[in-house]
Amino acid sequence: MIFNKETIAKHNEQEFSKHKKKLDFISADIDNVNVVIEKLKAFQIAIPSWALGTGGTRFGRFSGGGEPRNLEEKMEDVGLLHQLNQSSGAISLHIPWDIPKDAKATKALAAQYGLQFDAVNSNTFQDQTNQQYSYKFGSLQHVNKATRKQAIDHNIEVIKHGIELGSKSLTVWLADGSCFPGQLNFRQAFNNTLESLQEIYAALPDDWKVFVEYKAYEPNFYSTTVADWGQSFTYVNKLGSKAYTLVDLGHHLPNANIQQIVALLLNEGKLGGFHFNDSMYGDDDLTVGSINPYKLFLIFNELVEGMDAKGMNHAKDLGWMIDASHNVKDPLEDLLQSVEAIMNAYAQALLVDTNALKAAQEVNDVVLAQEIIQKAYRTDTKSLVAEARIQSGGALQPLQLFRTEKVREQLIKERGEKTVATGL
Ligand code: PSV
Ligand code: MN
Repeated sequence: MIFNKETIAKHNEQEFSKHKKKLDFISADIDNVNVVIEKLKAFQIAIPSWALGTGGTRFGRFSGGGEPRNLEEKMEDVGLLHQLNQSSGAISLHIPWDIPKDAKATKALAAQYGLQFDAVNSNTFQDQTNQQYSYKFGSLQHVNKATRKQAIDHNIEVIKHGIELGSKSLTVWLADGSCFPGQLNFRQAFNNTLESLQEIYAALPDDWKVFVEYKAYEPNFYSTTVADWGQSFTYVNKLGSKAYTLVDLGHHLPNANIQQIVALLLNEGKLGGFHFNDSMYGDDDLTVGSINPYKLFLIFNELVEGMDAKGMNHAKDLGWMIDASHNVKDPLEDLLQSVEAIMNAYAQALLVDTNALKAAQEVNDVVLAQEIIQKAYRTDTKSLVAEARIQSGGALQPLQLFRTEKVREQLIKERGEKTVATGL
């Protein structure tokens, strides 16, 4: 389902004067409001192809109606999100959950929705039917060379799919690790993984990047072979200049200072990409900003400061993606909320008075530093984000329009009540 432009325009007209009042109010306080709005317009967050259906846990999955039944319908859903918010102009595919049957046609359809292909993701954490060797005891780390080769070949296959679609990066997340003490020789697992990653790296086109994502635990509960940023950093340093660390917000031990991790990775030129979500306990994969929006802002503050220090382009030089799971919410509504939370955290970070903050830091004025940071965080940036959306052709209030136009009901009519999207 796609909105016609008039529907969006009519919706925007309805509350435009209210919006304008709020925008004028906040703009009066910002020196370079148009620069901020332009940055917001440029910022795009990729939607993963596996997040368009209802997620589940090992205890069950309660599918909603009208879920996309194939890649084409997933792209249609992302296209719809992008039409509403103008900030979701990319889709990230997980292979083999979503293998394009006809790459040319898939690319053409994406162009129709204004979508780019973000990073492609390999999957060596599940066994596929007809697969010769099992990944029960790992993939790139496996003690058996033939199993490692199978996993390497899969990654190279994923790169080939990505090339056909115009992707420019591969994300490797490994479930590899061990569940019990003594199960694994840590050094051997590390060296096998490094060697396997080196073979994958050798197959990367020159203008590609590989992102090595880390995760503290799950599905392995004693050790994970790429468990934290230090381990990922060691791999990517040894791999070379096209290899970067990917930070997934849910993949840390409790209370980890992710903002500091981000700052250091940027400093070392090794931060490549981001998976956004939120969590209360661990890798809960909740809606971005639903639990700890202040932390999200602090992370963005480091991202903006660190990228500016390196002369990086906020929109283009890192891979931005949502990696969440929607167990109880409508996936599309959830994704709209996540994108909105990201855009607001980014907008707030753009409002930090960097020079004043630097000056406060130089004289160890801790109180003033906090005042400066929190002044930006406590600014209601919603009208700035909405203005960027409207200027790009999106909706003033995407979630509200999604509901008043009864999008889910229409999708159920088109696709049926009992459809299950591939993914986790
Ligand atoms: C693993 O938990 C992860 O964060 C990786 O990015 C996977 O690709 C994704 O979730 C889906 O399983
Ligand atoms: Mn992830």
